[in-house]
Amino acid sequence: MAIFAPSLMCMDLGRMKEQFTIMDQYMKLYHVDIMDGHFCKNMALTPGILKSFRENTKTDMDVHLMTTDPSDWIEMCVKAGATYISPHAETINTNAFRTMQMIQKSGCKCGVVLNPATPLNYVESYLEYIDLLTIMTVDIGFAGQKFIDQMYDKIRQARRLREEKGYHYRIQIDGHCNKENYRQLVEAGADILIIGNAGLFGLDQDLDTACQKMEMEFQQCMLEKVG
Ligand code: S6P
Ligand code: MG
Repeated sequence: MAIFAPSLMCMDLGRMKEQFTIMDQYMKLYHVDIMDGHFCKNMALTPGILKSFRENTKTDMDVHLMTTDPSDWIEMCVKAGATYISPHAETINTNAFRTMQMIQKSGCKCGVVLNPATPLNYVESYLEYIDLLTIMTVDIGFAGQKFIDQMYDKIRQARRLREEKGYHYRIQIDGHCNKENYRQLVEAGADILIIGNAGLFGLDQDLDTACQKMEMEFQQCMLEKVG
């Protein structure tokens, strides 16, 4: 069964403690967007904010590193309490194996993220080391963007390759996941759905109500008859 990971750049940081108390009842993983304003033309969360998250929750956290040189950030994120470190393939392919070793040695799990324009075969040579493969379904930088339909093929391909080669990575989807696409994403092979404004925080001003709505919407989508 697919699980959800709220994108914490969409949460209300001013009510962090209260929001984690609510979300911890529903969620098994959080998604933390770290941007450097260079690789990615925006800024979001930081290792310092990640540390504050960790002081408020014991739930696993995946750090999505949208930074030009991930090796500058890995140690800080490990110390701040990351569970998974997920750099972009486009930023590590000159030293991908060294980066994976660095993450493994730190005790964290290895992730890698593909931009919509980057094909799956770009990371094929090191997929056996990957615990979490994130497929972007919007261009990086902003919440609230339109889902890119061509990405379904990449998700299917990632599932097929995992079966063929016996890899162990989980397939995570980042970008405009909501009731419009839950069913198709899960059927294509998604294991984890990142939910931001479209799937969670925009559903209701009250976060507990929003979490309940999100679960209900997902169940409805999975039960609906197709055709
Ligand atoms: C984008 C970032 C994503 C967004 C998430 C927001 O650079 O990596 O994790 O925060 O996609 O969700 P939504 O529903 O607003 O697209
Ligand atoms: Mg992200």
